[in-house]
Amino acid sequence: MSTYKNLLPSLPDWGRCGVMGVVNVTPDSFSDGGGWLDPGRAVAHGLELVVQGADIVDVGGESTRPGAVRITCEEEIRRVLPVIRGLADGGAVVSVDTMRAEVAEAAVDAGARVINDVSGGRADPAMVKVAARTGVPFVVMHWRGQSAGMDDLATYGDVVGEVIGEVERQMSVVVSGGVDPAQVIVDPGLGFAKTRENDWSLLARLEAWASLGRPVLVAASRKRFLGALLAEPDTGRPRPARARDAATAAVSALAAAQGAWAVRVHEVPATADAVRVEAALRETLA
Ligand code: PMM
Repeated sequence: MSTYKNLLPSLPDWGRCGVMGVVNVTPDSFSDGGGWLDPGRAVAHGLELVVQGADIVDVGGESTRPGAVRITCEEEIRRVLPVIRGLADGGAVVSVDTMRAEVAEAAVDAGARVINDVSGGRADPAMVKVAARTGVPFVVMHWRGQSAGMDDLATYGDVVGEVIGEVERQMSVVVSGGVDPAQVIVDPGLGFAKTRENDWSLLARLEAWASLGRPVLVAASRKRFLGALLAEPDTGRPRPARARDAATAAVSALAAAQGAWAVRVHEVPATADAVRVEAALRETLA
């Protein structure tokens, strides 16, 4: 996985690890919730992320934070569609972060060019058909169940082998449902049914994902394992989410060095620099 190769011809070839900037149009995401519920502000923020160096802007309307309760489909569509339309009209490459087929289909109609389904097609039985019909790149993330109960599902023997194996099986499911294997992006799903030790093990062995032969998306940004790493020494209190961006950028460089196709982050400038540092080193060695 250490040689960069563009495997998704419908997207621009960045020639390095890409940067996916996040716009959560939610009141309650743990990392940036509440800031971008107004569509105008959300579009302006997404376009600012592009100026800062985001190659893709990922728009989500439903929080997947641990314990999150689901919203209705109508509410999700109401939140994300105007933002996706505004960003696509503004020239951004947009992905939609959704587990619902209806939202994904409407989003692609509105200009989204990637479907980022954290359940990899498992939460909504109609999703695979939408991914197949639209033909856009489709993220198959490792997922064991909805956020409300996912922490109880973090039981593994060999976490790296099991997570890759489960994603490989889900890839077969989506391909049997009509998705072209060339559409698939894989993702270890850091923090989803994972302990912090699981997250570190997965990050340490990203190169093992080369066996799947598909681009790997890594989303470590502001997650709990970074909060725990940077906890206050005296109290053990986790570092607040918005103070985890320097650590996130460090992870971005290390993921890029292991061949990640893209990293998904809330704060773009530091990661945009980090992936360029990694690319310069890679080119120097080539
Ligand atoms: N994590 C979150 C949301 N969307 N998408 C992908 N592909 N991979 C992830 O790990 C992922 C995701 C949760 O983080 P957020 O609520 O801070 O955006």
